[in-house]
Amino acid sequence: MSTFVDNDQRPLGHGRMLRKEDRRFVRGRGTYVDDISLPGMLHLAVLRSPVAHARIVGVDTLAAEAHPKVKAVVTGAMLAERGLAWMPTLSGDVQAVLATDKVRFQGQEVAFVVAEDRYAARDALELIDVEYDVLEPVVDVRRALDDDAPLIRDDLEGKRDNHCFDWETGDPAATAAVFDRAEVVVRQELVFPRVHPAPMETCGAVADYDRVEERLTLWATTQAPHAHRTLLSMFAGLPEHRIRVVSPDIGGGFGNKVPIYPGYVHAIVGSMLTGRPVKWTEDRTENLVASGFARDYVMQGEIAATRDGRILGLRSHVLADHGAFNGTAAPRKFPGGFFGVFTGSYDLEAAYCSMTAVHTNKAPGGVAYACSFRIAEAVYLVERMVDLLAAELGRDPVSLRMQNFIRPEQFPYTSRTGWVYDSGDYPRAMAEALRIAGYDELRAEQAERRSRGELMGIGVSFFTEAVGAGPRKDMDMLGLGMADGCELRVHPTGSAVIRLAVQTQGQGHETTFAQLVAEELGIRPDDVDVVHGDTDNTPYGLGTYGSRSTPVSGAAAVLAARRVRDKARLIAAGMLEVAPEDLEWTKDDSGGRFDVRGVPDTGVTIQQIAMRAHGAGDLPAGVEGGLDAQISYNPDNLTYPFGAYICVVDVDPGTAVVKVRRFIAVDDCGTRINEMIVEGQIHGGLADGIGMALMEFIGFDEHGNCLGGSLMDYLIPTALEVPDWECGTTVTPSPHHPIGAKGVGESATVGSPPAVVNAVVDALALYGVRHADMPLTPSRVWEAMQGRAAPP
Ligand code: MCN
Ligand code: CUM
Repeated sequence: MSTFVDNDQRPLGHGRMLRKEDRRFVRGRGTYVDDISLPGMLHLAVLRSPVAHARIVGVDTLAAEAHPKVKAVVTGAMLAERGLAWMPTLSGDVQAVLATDKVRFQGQEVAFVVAEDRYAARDALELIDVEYDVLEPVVDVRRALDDDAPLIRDDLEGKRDNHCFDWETGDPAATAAVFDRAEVVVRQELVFPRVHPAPMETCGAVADYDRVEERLTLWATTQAPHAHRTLLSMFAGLPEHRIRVVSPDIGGGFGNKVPIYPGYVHAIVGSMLTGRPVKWTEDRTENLVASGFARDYVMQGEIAATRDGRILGLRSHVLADHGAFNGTAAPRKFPGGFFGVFTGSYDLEAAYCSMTAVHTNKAPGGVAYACSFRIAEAVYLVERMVDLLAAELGRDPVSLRMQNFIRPEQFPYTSRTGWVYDSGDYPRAMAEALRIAGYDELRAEQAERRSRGELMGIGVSFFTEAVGAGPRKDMDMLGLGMADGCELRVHPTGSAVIRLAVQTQGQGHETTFAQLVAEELGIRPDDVDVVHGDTDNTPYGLGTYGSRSTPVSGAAAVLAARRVRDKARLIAAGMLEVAPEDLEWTKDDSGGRFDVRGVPDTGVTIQQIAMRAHGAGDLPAGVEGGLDAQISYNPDNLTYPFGAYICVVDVDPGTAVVKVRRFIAVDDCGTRINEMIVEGQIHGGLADGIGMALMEFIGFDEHGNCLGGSLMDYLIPTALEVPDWECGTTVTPSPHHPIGAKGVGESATVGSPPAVVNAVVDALALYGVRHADMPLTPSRVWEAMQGRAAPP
């Protein structure tokens, strides 16, 4: 269907190309978990706690069991008898599959019903009678460690308080020393509120347990099918080779689909109990109230500098709200995720961060919503602190950043907290953003508008991310090393199939991974099929999050294709009766081929080689038949994409409504496989950033009721709230990635919130406003304009 392929540029590999997967999506032919329907399938509904903290006195299920369409009603007590009431989380905590002793957040799973249809299952929930002895909840993270705070995790032996973990990074003594001699120190508390990834498709699963073969097939909305298979095997005691996890089309993940949710386990238990397939699908409120949240950091920021603007040090203490169970997905060595890159894009002398994580009566989760493992929080901290310093010094925020950037010749650069930034050219990206924005003219316009009392703001942010976890020696989840497998097979006629450990949720892997192989082998991307999201049919790997697919699996795909090409060279040498080193690989619009060096157009095409590899006739000595390759790629380092963002806002002085007038985004993710997909990733992330900065908020009242439980309450930006993005590009390849690509999937979400907040604060400078916390809703902006503190 070449009509869908915009083949104007480099049709054989990298370059702008429409997405192959959209052929089915635009025709409504995608297959999402909720589209799976199996013969005899039953439906599962979950009874959730209406209160945030309570002891369970009793659960009466008799009336529900008597419902004519109900096949099973399961409580925590029943699971406890089988040792299944608690499951491990990705960060080594445990989480209740169904509550036994207490409920610890509103929306927690208390019981489930399996019935003949979804309506009956829902109806039967209302027939279950749960008696709760309501306890005082811990809602305010700042109160969680008070002596008189109620204890949430009394399930954990010896637990006396709501402390979850401590973590620190950097050099406290060296940092104290630079703060002592600094001429200027600026301090500010910054809150990155709890938000939610809110994917269009909620979470769900279909479990099919075959009692005869003792095999489980689980279709699930998972970003990490292999990791989930291993954990399910370890937890449920099923042999791993009898578990197949399938992640079909996924309608957005954004980190929300990394954890293993109790609902997946409910579906499995339901299928084992009934002997029939069981489907579980969350509704919108269940997704918003009970599945993985994001952020929820209260950060004390301190920045030290000389009076002429040289940044000397950065210090931070973070109070991290991890909710009732620590369900964060982050490599084991990094309980605070990659917050350690909080020194950002600046060459400073010392830095130190300490973190205290606590439990509260809120839903578990933690690392989600395009955050690059907490780099969203880190970038927000440093980019707000640099702007606060600029305001204190009376400096332009751009020139202060330019003065302190890590310089291009300093790469590879080891940060003060030990991260090795692979490559970068920050001044170039910033200069490009200034050029697109017309920065000087914008400042002139702002001065002119200010003289008329108009509130125009210009916000700048510059981010550096660390994406692409491993390497496996430093990074693992529950002992599973973060490397990715990849398997490439070239068929006799020269088309190919590549099998990946990562899984797309909308990022376009079916296109970009085909392009990677096509570029290396000189075949058309349409001739490469991408298979993923099925543990029976793909090699092992840890899945898609932390923008790791391109840095890790993308590298694996390229290296597998190069292995195939190396083998093709040997076979071509046999076909042409020359030595392999006398062959030259060439690629043009008609495809890839090996020619005898210096004798163009005499050689054999990749298709001819593929046929010989599988066909009759002798192959050179020592060369096996077939044209396949398999690899497990362990990256040398993370990749460090970066970017310069400029946001222009107008604030209505009468209503305090913020309007984003312009947004300029210059992103550098190294070599781009597909410009169009990269732009799409950036556009989506920028909208996320505007959402978080201006409207998205999962709040709680004093009883622990979640106030963000529907899309009427949890506002996400629409086309009306976002401007036409003005994107620019610089390309600084990663030195250790085989094509120089860096990840990009979270860049804009990470980089844009501080640009928006910096713009709003800049607009409010006339009112003497120094800082206001997200989300900058009209009421918060109005409060700030009144010179009063924002409401909690
Ligand atoms: N790409 C490219 N050139 C590069 C880098 C990336 O062409 N130099 C392409 C990739 O090949 C891929 C896409 O851009 O098709 C994103 O690649 P990458 O940065 O490797 O990120 P992942 O594929 O690992 O995606 C994960 C990332 C994360 S962690 C979140 S959260 C998020 C994001 O992607 N969730 C998304 N973007 C999303 N986009 C959609 N539509 N849906 C989600 O759930
Ligand atoms: Cu932090 S959300 Mo993404 O890494 O799946």
